[in-house]
Amino acid sequence: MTADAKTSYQLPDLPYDYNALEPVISAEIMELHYSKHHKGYVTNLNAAIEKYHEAESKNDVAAMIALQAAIKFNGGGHINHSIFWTILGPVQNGSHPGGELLKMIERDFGSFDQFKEKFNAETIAIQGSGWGWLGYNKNLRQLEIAACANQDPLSTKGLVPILGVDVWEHAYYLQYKNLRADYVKAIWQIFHWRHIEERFAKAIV
Ligand code: MN3
Repeated sequence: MTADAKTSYQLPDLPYDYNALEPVISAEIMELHYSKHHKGYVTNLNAAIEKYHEAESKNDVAAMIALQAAIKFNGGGHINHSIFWTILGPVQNGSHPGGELLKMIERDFGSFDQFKEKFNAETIAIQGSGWGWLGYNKNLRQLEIAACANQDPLSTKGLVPILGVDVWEHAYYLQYKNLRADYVKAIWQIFHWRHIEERFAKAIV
């Protein structure tokens, strides 16, 4: 089976220009991150899914199992970046979450500032490449901070992603060099809280 409309994943439109997140994230990083890295995950996901369908049509279970790592990595990369672009936006000085999301953050972390401190500490401490997330635990009905290695999607930890920060070096190195902490602290200026609140509203249904 060849990739068709049903099996072919697409790079989603970036909801703003490459320079829209400056000065926090440079246009150069955004262009590479979106048009090279994210596009690469989509291309490789489609290739792996196509091979998976071929293996499936031949009842070749060993080949199907062998493709699972590529599907997890590239599928996770596609899922994660598709979320990342939508939870960011131009600098909004002094912007913070409101409504039910703020109430649950205060309930589960003590205060917004305590949440921010814990999120930053755990995200900065990720060893190697990965993502820091705020996720919603549907069973316990609570917010949790989680770190994921590589491109593992947050669903692998049983959580619904609310907001996430990419701490792969490709996300910050051209601008922040080795100073991951500066990048993670700065990204709070460009969180698009209305979109994040919309994700939270859908997660708690
Ligand atoms: Mn990335």
